[in-house]
Amino acid sequence: LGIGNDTHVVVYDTSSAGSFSAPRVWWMFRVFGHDSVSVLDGGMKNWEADGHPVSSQYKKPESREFRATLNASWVKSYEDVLENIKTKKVQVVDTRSAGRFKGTDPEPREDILPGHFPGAINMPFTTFLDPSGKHLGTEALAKLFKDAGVDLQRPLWASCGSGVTACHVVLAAEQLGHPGVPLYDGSWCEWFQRAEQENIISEWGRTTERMIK
Ligand SMILES: *[C@@H]1O[C@H](CO)[C@@H](O)[C@H](O)[C@H]1NC(C)=O
Ligand SMILES: CC(=O)N[C@H]1CO[C@H](CO)[C@@H](O)[C@@H]1O
Repeated sequence: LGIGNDTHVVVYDTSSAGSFSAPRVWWMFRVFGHDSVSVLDGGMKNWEADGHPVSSQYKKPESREFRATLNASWVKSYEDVLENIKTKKVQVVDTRSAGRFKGTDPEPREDILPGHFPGAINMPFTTFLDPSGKHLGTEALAKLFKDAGVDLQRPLWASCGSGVTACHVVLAAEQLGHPGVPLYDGSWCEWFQRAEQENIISEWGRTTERMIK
């Protein structure tokens, strides 16, 4: 894609929310040691709404060498989260919708039921955006974390359905001066398939008989 390790990469997506998966791409560069990466605030939606030029032309880039070095401190595993349920050392934020978190709305994948793991704190990724779809400023972000009971001075990990929207937490924490918040990459998808019943908290089973693994 013409990206060398000296390229400044700007990431955006075309989500109607303003920003959906762009923070995950930002995280992918960061986790592989590429710090020169930014997210276009408000995405394609706001780029167009603000009257900036668009083009349908695509210039095929010249291939470049890209050196990737994994920074493992940015990623947490199923085992890490399981251990943390016992030790409670780290706050874990889950960015799925309140309904998926509680277990009242279905997951997008048929084989995965909704719910969350013990101790998880719900902060839907849409709350990190203003009504136009732009990322909240530092003051509003600080209030968002405070209202959710998250102390940014303490260790924090992020999770969601499959490790995409959780990256909004990583990006927001960095904006507030806390870079490198680790992501539980397997997220709820992996958790639901591997966890014991006691570590799956869900209201799903209350209304249906489908809370069977
Ligand atoms: C990995 O990321 C952390 C958090 O941003 C940073 O403090 C550390 O220096 C990075 N390690 C390497 C080897 O780049
Ligand atoms: C900005 C940057 O990190 N540049 C490095 C890219 O990789 C080449 C080859 O290893 C280095 O020489 C550059 O310093």
